[in-house]
Amino acid sequence: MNLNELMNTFCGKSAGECSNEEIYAALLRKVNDLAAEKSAPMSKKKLYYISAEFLIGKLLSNNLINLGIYDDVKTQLAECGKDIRDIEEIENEPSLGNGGLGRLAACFLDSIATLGLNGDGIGLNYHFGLFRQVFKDNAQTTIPDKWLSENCWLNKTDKIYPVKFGEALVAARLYEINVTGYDSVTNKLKLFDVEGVNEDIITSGIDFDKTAITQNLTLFLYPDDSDENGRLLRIYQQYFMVSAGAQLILEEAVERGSNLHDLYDYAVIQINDTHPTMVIPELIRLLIQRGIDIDEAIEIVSRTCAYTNHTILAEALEKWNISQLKKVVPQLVPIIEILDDKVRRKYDEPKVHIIDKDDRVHMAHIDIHYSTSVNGVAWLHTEILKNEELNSFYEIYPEKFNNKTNGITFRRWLMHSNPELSAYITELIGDGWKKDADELEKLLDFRSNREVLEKLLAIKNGKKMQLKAYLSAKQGIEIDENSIYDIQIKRLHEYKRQQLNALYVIHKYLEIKSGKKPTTPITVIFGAKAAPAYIIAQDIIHLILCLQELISNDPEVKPYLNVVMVENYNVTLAEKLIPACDISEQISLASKEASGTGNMKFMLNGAVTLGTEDGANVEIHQLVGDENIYIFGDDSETVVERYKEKSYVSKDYYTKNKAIKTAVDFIIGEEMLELGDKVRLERLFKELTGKDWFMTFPDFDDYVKAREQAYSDYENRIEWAEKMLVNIAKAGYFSSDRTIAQYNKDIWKL
Ligand code: 26Q
Repeated sequence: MNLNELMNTFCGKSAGECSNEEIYAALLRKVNDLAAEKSAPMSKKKLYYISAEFLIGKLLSNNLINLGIYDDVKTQLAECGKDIRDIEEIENEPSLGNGGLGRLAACFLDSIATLGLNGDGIGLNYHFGLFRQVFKDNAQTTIPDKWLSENCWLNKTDKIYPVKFGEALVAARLYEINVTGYDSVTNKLKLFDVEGVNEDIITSGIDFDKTAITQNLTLFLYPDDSDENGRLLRIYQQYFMVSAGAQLILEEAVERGSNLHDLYDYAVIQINDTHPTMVIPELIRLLIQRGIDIDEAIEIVSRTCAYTNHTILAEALEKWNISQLKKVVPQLVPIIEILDDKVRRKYDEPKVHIIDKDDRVHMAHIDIHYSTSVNGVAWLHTEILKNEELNSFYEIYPEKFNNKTNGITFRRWLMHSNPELSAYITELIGDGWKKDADELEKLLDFRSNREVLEKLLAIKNGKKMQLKAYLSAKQGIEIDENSIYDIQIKRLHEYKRQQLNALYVIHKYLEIKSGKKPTTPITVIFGAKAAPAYIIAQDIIHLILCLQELISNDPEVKPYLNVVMVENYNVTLAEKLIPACDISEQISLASKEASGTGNMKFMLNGAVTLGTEDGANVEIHQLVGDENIYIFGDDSETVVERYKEKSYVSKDYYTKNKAIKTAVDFIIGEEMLELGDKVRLERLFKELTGKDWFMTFPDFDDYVKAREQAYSDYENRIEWAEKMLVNIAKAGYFSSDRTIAQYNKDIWKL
């Protein structure tokens, strides 16, 4: 591609004379066309990955990489005095997801296209993605985050499908985003939007009239579900997505030659958590409408669908009241009742029924009974599903249960976010790893090579300097590049235990105050958004921000310990933070984190994990060995037992363990109350001492010990660099190309 020619065509001037905005806009058009030319592969059977979230992140550079023209474009830009990173800045990030589940869907689309599989994503075109987080008075505030603009990757189509609700009929228009694989084909992300969305109904912040269904359906990603109208809106959104999606799937299957009786030979639908579950009764309804009898329709749909579970937290498993469904989607209720009836005729066990005694519909139960496959997202998670959470189902359908350990796309999370490390890896082992990630193991040949280890440290240092410059310029945050970067970035949730990390910070702060200074200064970085209705999560953010203020104003401590919470953590920030990280905090309460995918991104970029035996940490631990990871805390069996016995009393730990008491008391001590909000800090204190549902206290001592060990090991940089190298070399297993190949082999069979 010739950049000057391109800019001449678009703007009538040379690239050097164009603004960054003009260059971005022209590149977008050009890349969109180039991607579209790589038409989707033809195959009889097609995959539909249906998900309420696709956290795709910015697309320009990734598309350039996947089309194989990134370096060329970068060089041509440099020749006319432009930095590709400045062009990237122009693009709005589409934050069409909350966290892991949405980002996983985006990585999967990349790998599906890269492996040349015929598979599209189906989702919703939210006008506003996840809220933008702004800190004010040491607390999170939220404002709408509009990503749509004239220059975005969304292509409007002529396709419109009717979607009928109890009280309204709306039109679902199909939009498409090209998903181009690495040196491969282009698939589509198909996003439905309601004709008639009205952005003017936003009142203040992210508040809007939740009852104005025809105007708000695709306005926001998952509105707050803390009130009844919010919950109803969620059902409206879900049905809107699956009804339009189901119509599209049937239409395309018929185009490919299906007579619908053989739908499962033409389509496979991967249901991403329970959010799209209504696709099952909706497809059954549509098949009946097309003349197929109900028993056959149920059989056809069951053979077409597969379900992925992403959580064992009971509160996240969706249950809708029959009365809610009757209001929103009355046409599905008789079908759901028949599905439940069939289950009841076969099984007495109430745990496996679809409609419970309180008339609530358990969405996951529909998925498990009426699909071919149920998978967890990491080995431990799947074991817990089989043996604990979904055991009654496992006993009925052992053959349906399978594990698919999550993965990440190395195109975004290494090649794009860390071109320096990518280039060095290629210099050492060639570029076969870009298509076969297992080849990264060849790096192990260099584990005792001092020159290589020093180069790895130098690259890390470069990324740390880049992060420092970025945070300083964008957020006014100053960090010391010679400190240890210890990072925890993920959704704010008690089970992920940012509060445990914060307690360590307090502990360290007090230690420094008492004269015990760390050899190397420490920078603790947090990034997290909290659901607006999740009060304790807001309180934890408040605690961290107060600690940040306290420490940054304490000249005694500041040179040794720095705490920063980056604002508006999102994919773009993750791409800057992860390559710069030394220590990756993966400290969830064992058994609670289904997998984690950030853990994999950090490892791939040469950070060493400090974590519990939870989610995919278990597999990371197995791969890198005890020497190259810091594992602490109780294991999942102990935790599960403790919940069963109801034997945990946080107050006991608080009163008996002096270090815990000192740190926890500090939350409501003089220094903090001077800075912070008394109500918030006291509520958090009470939560920890009175309940501590996610058991931070039992793991506290072990956590401190493991963290100190990591910091002390960091002092020997060459040995540390070997740990980095082993982590990078063993990360190949976590390529989403591997995950997708397994989904295809075991479930999709494309
Ligand atoms: C449910 C009901 C009402 C409102 C919202 C929701 C809701 C929304 C989002 C429930 C769950 C989610 C997102 C879950 C999620 O991101 N799970 C993560 O999935 C990752 C990919 O598999 C895993 O790596 C993480 O461990 C898991 O937490």
